[in-house]
This record gives sequence, structure tokens and C-alpha cells, in this order.
Amino acid sequence: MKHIRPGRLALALALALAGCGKSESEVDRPVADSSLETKPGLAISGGELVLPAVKGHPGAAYFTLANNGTKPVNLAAVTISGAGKTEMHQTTGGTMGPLSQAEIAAGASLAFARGGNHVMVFNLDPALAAGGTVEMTLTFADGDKLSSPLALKAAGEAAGMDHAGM
Ligand SMILES: [Cu+2]
Repeated sequence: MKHIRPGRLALALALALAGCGKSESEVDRPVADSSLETKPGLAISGGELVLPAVKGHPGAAYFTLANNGTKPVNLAAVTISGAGKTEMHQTTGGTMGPLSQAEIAAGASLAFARGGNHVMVFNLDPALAAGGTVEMTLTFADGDKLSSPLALKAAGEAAGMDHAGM
């Protein structure tokens, strides 16, 4: 489990609140940081964060990570701006449990999708609302990072897995 340093969280929150959706990539970042947040050959698509029906409950994030590179990659952790804690989960036989690391072979992709793998998102900023975006950062076993926006969705827009009962 990786803890978000308070300073980093505050910065991420400020970026999320200042951003107006599509212009997030235009936000100035220190040069050293921006080089860490892209990983050649990898692409994130369909990123969304389904907000909990009841504030204070966990939400769930979904996305697809495609490895178009020539080497396997190991996804080790996911962090999301505006969230206190995240956990990768996998669903097997109707039971969900922690997913500590996921290897994606060259040419393969890994889907976090409703009813399957998902990222559980705890301690969400109560100010987050459907229609906005937050920034997700993936951390790989080799220390590389990759960032992508997640579209915020209301719980009602989610079909399938319900985390509110947990
Ligand atoms: Cu879960």
C-alpha cells in the first residue's frame, strides 16, 4: 500500500479543482515531474470514476491499459487525486480481493471494468461531482508512472457492481 504524501495530494487536488476538464494536460508542471508521468508504449483509455451513491462510501474506478510496447509491464499501484486511498481489486467467482500487482504482456491489455477488476477508491473529496475529472496516476514495478484523467460519473450511471453495501 502506497500512501499519498500530504503535499502531493494537496497539489493534485489543486490541479483537479483548477482544471476545467480537457485542459488538464495544459497545466504547467515541473519538467522533472512530467517526464515521470508518461511511459512509452502504454495507453490508458475509457477512464472513469463512479462516485458512491452515499458520500463517504468508496467509489470505483475503471479503465483499460494497453501495452503497445515490446516488453511486459507490471502495474503496482494506482493513485487518484481527491482520494485518500485506493486499492486494486479483482473479482473471482463473485468475491473481490486485493490485486497486488498485474503483469501486462507486450501487445496485451488489462481491463478494469464493471463486474471484474476495479480500483476501489476510499475517502473521496466530498466536493467531487459528476461531470468533472480527477487525475489517476499508475505506478509500475520499475518506478515509472503514467497519468490520465478519469471522468467522474454519478452512481446512477453505473450498471453493475455496487460498492455502497460494503
Ligand atoms: Cu472492490
